[in-house]
Amino acid sequence: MDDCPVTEERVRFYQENGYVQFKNFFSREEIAALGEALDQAVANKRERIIGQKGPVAENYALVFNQLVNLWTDYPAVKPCTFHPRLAESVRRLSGSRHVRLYHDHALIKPPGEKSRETNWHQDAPYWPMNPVGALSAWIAVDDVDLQNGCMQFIPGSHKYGKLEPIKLGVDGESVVEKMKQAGQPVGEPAVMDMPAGGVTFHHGCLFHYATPNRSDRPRRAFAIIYIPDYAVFTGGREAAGAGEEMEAGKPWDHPLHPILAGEP
Ligand SMILES: O=C(O)CCC(=O)C(=O)O
Repeated sequence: MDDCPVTEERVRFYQENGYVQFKNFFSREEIAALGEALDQAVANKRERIIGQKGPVAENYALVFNQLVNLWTDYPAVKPCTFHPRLAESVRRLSGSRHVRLYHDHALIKPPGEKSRETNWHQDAPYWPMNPVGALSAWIAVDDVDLQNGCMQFIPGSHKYGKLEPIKLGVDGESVVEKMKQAGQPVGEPAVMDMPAGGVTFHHGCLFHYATPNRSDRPRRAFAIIYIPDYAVFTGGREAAGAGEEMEAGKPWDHPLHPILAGEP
């Protein structure tokens, strides 16, 4: 694919740092269409927002409104979830023959005083797959900066591998603090501010974080998680909902997890 921005140099950067950023990936038109789709999805599908019940759940909803698997019943996001250039970028970064969709999700940080941080965490501990290597594309649907909760990454932290999960939405829970308390060195964060239409790709083991949305602007993001061909399903909870129909130890071969780039 000629227009894929992931060069060998970018792949080397990703391997070393666990992330890579493209400040201008999508056109204005593409991102405006995605923004409209997200607004409609949130308006129509409030009941599907994760974290609507219980005290911790309420806190979680203040971290962000999360809507998982939007593509399955909201076709307006499909051009983005199935975007060939995005999927090919991931395939190159993950060094994979092909990449499958794990799931997409809208991550909308509500503005205002009650907004909470996204705790420092890794993603891989929540994903039922092995070995590690899966990654996310995080798409800025609004301009994002430190005021409205852009992502922050600790470069190179993916090299720690998969650690214990931490509890999102719970004060003081932080993989960075845990590592520091264990005497492990943790570097300074890289701040991923970018205009709407920018994309970051981050490895499932990378330590990442976002401040609360302290602005009066929205912070709408759409993220897509991809599975490389070498990762098998390990059984148990499966956020996209196909777990019951798949076998532990086998590839993610299921219609909810289509191949988005590369050879079968
Ligand atoms: O959008 C956020 O604040 C966090 C997103 C995140 O943790 C992720 O995409 O892995």
